[in-house]
Amino acid sequence: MDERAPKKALITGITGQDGSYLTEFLLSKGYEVHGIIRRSSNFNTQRLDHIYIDPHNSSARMKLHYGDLSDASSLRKWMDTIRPDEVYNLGAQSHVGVSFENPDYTADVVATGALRLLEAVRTHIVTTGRQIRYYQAGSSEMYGATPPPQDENTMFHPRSPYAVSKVAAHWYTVNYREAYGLFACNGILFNHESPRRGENFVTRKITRAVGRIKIGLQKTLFLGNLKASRDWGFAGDYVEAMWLMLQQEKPDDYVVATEESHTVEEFLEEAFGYVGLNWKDHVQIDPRYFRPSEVDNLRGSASKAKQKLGWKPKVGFKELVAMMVEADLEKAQREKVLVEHGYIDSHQQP
Ligand code: NDP
Ligand code: GDR
Repeated sequence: MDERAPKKALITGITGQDGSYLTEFLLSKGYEVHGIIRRSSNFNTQRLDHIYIDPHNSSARMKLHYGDLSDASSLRKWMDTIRPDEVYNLGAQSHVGVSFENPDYTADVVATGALRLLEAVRTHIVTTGRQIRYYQAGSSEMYGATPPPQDENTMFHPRSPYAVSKVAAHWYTVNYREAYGLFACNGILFNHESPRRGENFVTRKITRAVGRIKIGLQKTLFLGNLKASRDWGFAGDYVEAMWLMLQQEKPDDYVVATEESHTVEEFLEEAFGYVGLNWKDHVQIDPRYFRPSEVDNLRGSASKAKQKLGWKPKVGFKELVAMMVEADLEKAQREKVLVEHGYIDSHQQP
């Protein structure tokens, strides 16, 4: 490789929450960033709009390509065309609840998709003699029913089709490392949130509702299990850990977590309290949101990442909730203008 040429990263899931933060992070490190996006009947690149530069402009360092984790030929083609130095596999049907509704699809994209991508990396290395480092987006959901604290040696006991698929992807990654000597790492990331979090994950669903209720666009928020406890961090902090894993001498697996856990109810308390509201006046339980098998309690132990990667979270629980509520209050204010002028319907609720 030309020493002066920028490093190239290939990201699946670039249009998602983590993909957008990772892209910003890698661009700030001087990388050229290539993202696989899937074809959709509507544009789905909103999280990247603020960093998008038309590719006809020679200063564009983020490039998007159509592909899909369910399409091995597209993965192999882009691997050979882009010739990346690092591959980050963030693409997934990432909603645990939805994975019970769409189990085959979830397995195809999350488990077999990771295998397809690893195979594209492996065959590219064999045919070109180049090196590629691979990151697999693993999840604390893999621990499922195993009680906290959870670290790299804790047994997996997945509780959803999503989590079972992530366990398969985890072991495919370990297997490619052991069988073919691939520089492949599993990041076992606990929940991480942000103002860019998808609106049907519980934290964002709550902060969206807080903004809308505060401003009079909504009265009620329907939720499922409020007793579940999660180790919630900030997505912007977590993408740095992904990159750090690929900069080490040897490939390995790491837990990334804040080491602090809160229930959904505590999140409600903090988010509604932040704007002077009582969540009990607005929340109703809808059994539709209960899962056939639930994960009760996740709290990670991130000592290995702290010691070996020198990583630690910068944003704590209260700051995270405040950041998300502030952003969603602003969004609700913009929404209100559109409602008042008849451009959108205020009854639509995420
Ligand atoms: P998001 O749901 O925000 O993003 C998922 C991304 O995957 C989107 O870009 C989506 O594209 C893409 N995608 C979906 N299906 C396919 C497919 N068939 N082929 C290619 N790409 C596809 O997830 P996050 O950013 O929150 O998470 C990133 C990764 O980390 C995921 O693998 C998730 O499972 C994992 N993870 C997330 C955690 C979290 O707390 N956020 C914790 C632990 C792991 P589109 O925009 O078109 O839908
Ligand atoms: P999770 O996140 O399943 O941990 O997966 P989610 O925010 O969906 O659920 C967290 C907890 O909240 C409970 N809950 C609800 N969840 C949703 N989505 N909607 C509700 O109305 C609701 N009411 C209560 C859930 O039952 C659960 O216990 C996330 C995803 O990002 C995964 O991709 C990732 O791997 C894990 O985090 C770590």
